[in-house]
Amino acid sequence: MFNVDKIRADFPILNREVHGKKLVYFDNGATSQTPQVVIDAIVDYYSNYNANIHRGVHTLSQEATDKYEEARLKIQNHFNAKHSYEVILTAGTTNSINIVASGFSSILKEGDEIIVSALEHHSNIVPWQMLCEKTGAVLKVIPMSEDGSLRMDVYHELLNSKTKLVFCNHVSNALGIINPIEEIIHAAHKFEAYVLIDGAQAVPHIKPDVQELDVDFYVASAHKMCGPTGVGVLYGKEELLKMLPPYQGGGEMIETVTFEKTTYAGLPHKFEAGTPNICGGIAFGAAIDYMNSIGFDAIAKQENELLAYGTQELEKIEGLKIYGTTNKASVISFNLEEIHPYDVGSILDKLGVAVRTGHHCAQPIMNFYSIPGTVRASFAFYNTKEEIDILVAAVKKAKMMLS
Ligand code: 7TS
Repeated sequence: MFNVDKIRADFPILNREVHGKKLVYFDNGATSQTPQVVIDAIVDYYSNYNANIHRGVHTLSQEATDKYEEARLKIQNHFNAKHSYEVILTAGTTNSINIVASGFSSILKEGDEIIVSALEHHSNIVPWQMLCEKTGAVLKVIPMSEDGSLRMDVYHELLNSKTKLVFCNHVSNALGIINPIEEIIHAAHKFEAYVLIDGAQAVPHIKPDVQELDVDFYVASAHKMCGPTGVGVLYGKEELLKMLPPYQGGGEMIETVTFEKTTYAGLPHKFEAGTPNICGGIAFGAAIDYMNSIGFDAIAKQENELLAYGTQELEKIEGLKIYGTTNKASVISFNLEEIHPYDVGSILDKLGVAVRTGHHCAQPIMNFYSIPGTVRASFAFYNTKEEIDILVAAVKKAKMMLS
């Protein structure tokens, strides 16, 4: 049985106050909060078996290696990857995308085409632009509609034999739209193009099955799903990870080194040069266990209720406009008529409500709507309807003060 009070007790930070008010944390899209079990995993690592991995014969190093590789298996199971070596532990979504983009710089040729969606976070735009500059490939964009959905009719027209790569987020961070990634992947494969799905905003809400999706690359960050910052995942199909060159050279990613020639280690080590975020990886595993102990059906149910209630209550405020109005995860991006989102966010903060304001690293979306940014309230399973009431009252107060 889902018991939100019991779940909230798992998160020490939810007890704190901000400006003398009880914290209402609605900035989960930026980063989620951390349950005690994940904090404990971090403390346990540094208190009991802090050591470098894959290299020591001593007990601590062996224990740390075992726990780190155990975490990789948890991630493999969670995403249903076929092999554990298809799971590359990275510094996060941005790092994962750059590993793939950099790898394709020696593969793409002038005139090849890359398709991205209009709903991307800058981290799923800029690396591909850099790739185009290096290779002479051409970037095409799937446009968006007023309701925030992608123009799939245009996507199908953009695909052709020159298309080599397609990039799209699973859930848009700025609007919360859930994109039709099954259709995107299936259509791209008909043209033998590879697809990378940015799952940064999907993983707190959805358990993706990479084999069922038949996706070529799937990337995400631990900190969006109750894990720590600075660690994430790059899932790639075995043959593609084998095809891509390493991203960084260094220790751990080699098989043999001489001054004449170096041979690279096999997967996943080829992409994991240097000492990784050992503690972060282990805590990522703990976060996955925690999310699964609650269950993604229960998470979706709670978040959908919050989304429906929040939308209904915010829409009652005259002059409030919501951006992104179809097929959404629990994100409400909005503006009050004529009022800058930053001003609304600052007043909400004074009232204890944490939201993100601005362009959310998705400037093309803001340009589409001709706005400087939005106020974004992003809900997690540990949020409540009572907190939404506090948000709504705070928005009304901000409107009164700023109009
Ligand atoms: N892709 C999407 C869809 C994101 O939402 C983010 C972070 C990233 C990539 C980058 O993830 P990172 O862990 O490498 O930084 N999004 C946000 C956000 O919406 N507010 O703050 C960070």
